[in-house]
Amino acid sequence: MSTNTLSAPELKAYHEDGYVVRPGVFSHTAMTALADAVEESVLRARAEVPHGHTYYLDGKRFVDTTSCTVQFEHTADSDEIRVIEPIHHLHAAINALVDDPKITEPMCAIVGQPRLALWTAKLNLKRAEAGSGFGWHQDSPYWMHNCNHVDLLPNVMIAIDEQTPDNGCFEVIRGSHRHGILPGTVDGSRLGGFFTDPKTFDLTQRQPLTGPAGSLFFFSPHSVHGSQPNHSNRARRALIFTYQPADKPMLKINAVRNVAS
Ligand SMILES: O=C(O)CCC(=O)C(=O)O
Repeated sequence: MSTNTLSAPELKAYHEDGYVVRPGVFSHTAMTALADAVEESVLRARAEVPHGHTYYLDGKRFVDTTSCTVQFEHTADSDEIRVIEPIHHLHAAINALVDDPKITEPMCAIVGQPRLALWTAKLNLKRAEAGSGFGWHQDSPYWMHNCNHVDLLPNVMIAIDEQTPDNGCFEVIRGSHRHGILPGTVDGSRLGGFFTDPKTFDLTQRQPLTGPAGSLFFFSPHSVHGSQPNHSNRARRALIFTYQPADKPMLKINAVRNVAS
């Protein structure tokens, strides 16, 4: 019998609320080592940036390198990296974490499959006093054009640092996943359509998900979610891995990354 899989009440909560939290799954020591791996991977991505293709969407700087997309913080001319996707290939420790049973066994329960593949893996950095927030959105509208099993793409956020309201912890709208893909905003911008129309979800159901470093936050691809800027003097770094049934190719990569079983 697996020790990591979700209990029946946890699985029920995931299906009813669109998320479930497991606090402190990984030790503080493990997260300190992971933070070092993350910072090495940031240096590797940064080294690729000068050779990449730079473009701007609504004034926000993105660079497609040969191996990932790097998104920069939004303030003018910022050189601070905000997001790297995909990230797992940039460090062996992050790649190994994709296969960790503490993550994959709960994911198998959520996907309802014995074997999984990775869909995508990203690093959201939220540096101290510099990390910007994420507007309310669902992930499914980003992915629906690249995939015909968008309902089977659950996410897990791995808290590298403690997650608190003042450092911009992840927030979710409880129950919002039940309505499938919701309409986006219409404001004439390039990215506006990816933010969820605020008339279509209930802001009173907003849940900040807090927890110590090493916590796991599982959430549905249809859950409306976002977060506030990091106003604290502490980093709020997190990895987000998204899984799918086995033998299917990754997002925008013509390769399958099956999970070791
Ligand atoms: O890192 C966060 O707080 C939110 C991340 C998010 O919404 C996303 O990456 O889709």
